[in-house]
Formats: sequence, C-alpha cells, structure tokens
Amino acid sequence: MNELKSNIRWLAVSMSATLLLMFPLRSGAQSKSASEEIKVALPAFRTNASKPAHNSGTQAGTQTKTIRIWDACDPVTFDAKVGPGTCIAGHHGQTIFDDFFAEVQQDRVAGGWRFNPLLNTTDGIFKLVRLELAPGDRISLENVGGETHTFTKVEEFGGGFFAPLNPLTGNPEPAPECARVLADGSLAPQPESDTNQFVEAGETEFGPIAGTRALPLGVTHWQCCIHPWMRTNVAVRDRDQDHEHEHQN
Ligand SMILES: [Cu+2]
Repeated sequence: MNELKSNIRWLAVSMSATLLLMFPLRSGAQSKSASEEIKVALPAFRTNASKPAHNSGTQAGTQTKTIRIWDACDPVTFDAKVGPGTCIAGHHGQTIFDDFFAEVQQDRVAGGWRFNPLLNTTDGIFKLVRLELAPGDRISLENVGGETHTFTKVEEFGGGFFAPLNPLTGNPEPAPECARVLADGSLAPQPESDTNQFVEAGETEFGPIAGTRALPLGVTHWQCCIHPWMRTNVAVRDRDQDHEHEHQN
C-alpha cells in the first residue's frame, strides 16, 4: 500500500515536472481570467516561520474548538496549472483544476474549499456558524485538504494574495492583512504571524487563544488569503455574558 502511494506520488511529481517543462511558469502574478493563463509564479508562501508554540497549562474549564479546513484539489492538474507542490497527493481531492476554476467563475466560490463548521442547520434554517468562544478557549486548525490555506484575521473581508482568484470572487482589492501590492502591481503574501497562520496540507496546529491580542473580546473576521471566499467569524465573550445577539454576524 505504501509502495503504491509513493508510486502515485512519484507519478504526480514527475507528471508535474513534465508539464512544467512544456509550460514553464510565468514570473509575475498578473491577473488573467482564462484558466489556461493561470500559470503564475507561486509566491514563496511556505514560510519558514516557526509554528506557534503549543501553549501548555490551559485554564480549567476552557475548551479547544476545531476548525477543519477543506479543499478538494486534484494533485496532478493543480500542480500543472499553479506549480509543483500546490496540491499534495494522498489527500481526498479529485476536483481537477479546470472544474475548480469554472466553479469559481460561475459561482464566485468553490464549495469544496471551506472552513468547517460552516452552516448551522438546526431548526431547518441554514445560517452561517459563528464560532463562540470564551476567554482561554483556543482554536485548533486542522487542514484536511491537499493545499496550504491561511487563517488570517482581517478588518474587512477582501481578496487574497493569489491574484487570479480575486476578481473572480468579487474581491478585486486584496485585504491588506493578506497581501502587499508590489511596485509592479503583483501581490506578495504578508509574513506569517499569530493572526496570519499558514496551515499546510494534512497539518493540525494551534490557532489563536480567545481573550488574547490575536483573538480579543468581540467579533473578529478570519479568512483564507489564497481562497478569499473561505471565511468565518469568531465571537469571544465573557462566560457570564448572555448570548442574545447570537444570531448576528
Ligand atoms: Cu484556502
């Protein structure tokens, strides 16, 4: 089984390499609308910043809430179109790049790329989940997809640093917490921090702790800086506060 897996992985890598030789990566991240034009140099967003320290000694009564990060990328076609290593083989994704791109073009989102919990379906009414935390609670970020995603606090939701997706998703302007605009107009990712975490495929890491500077009392907005429709709101409230405004976002 492991041998089969490694053969598949090797096949994906060698196919990507072959495709890359046929279609070398462009430099500069110009915004193009046709999927054939999507070859952009992937910004060096796999930073070497150390992972946030695992905090020991959590207070009694606090809890950890997991946000699962999903995608459905097909390794061969994503690596061919975006760059080697974009989608790691061995995960569950089977959506080929052109189908992903066509879905974003038509719907502004790709449904398989999302943060969960996403929807509250109790009472037969669908509404966006807002993660409710009390000081001391912490978020765990579990990437069960094949791509790297970010969990980034933004003042207002906006585009990410992967320029081709921004206009298609109705976010022509990147959120400044996600991207810097370079002199040539291309975008560069903001450095990793405790409010801009890069979670690689298959990784689980601790996210921010409620009640700290990164995740203060009140409602904060978080998004992925690669796929700008991946969004969630987090509310931090003292335990004795009532939840009468729970329905608001
Ligand atoms: Cu993402």
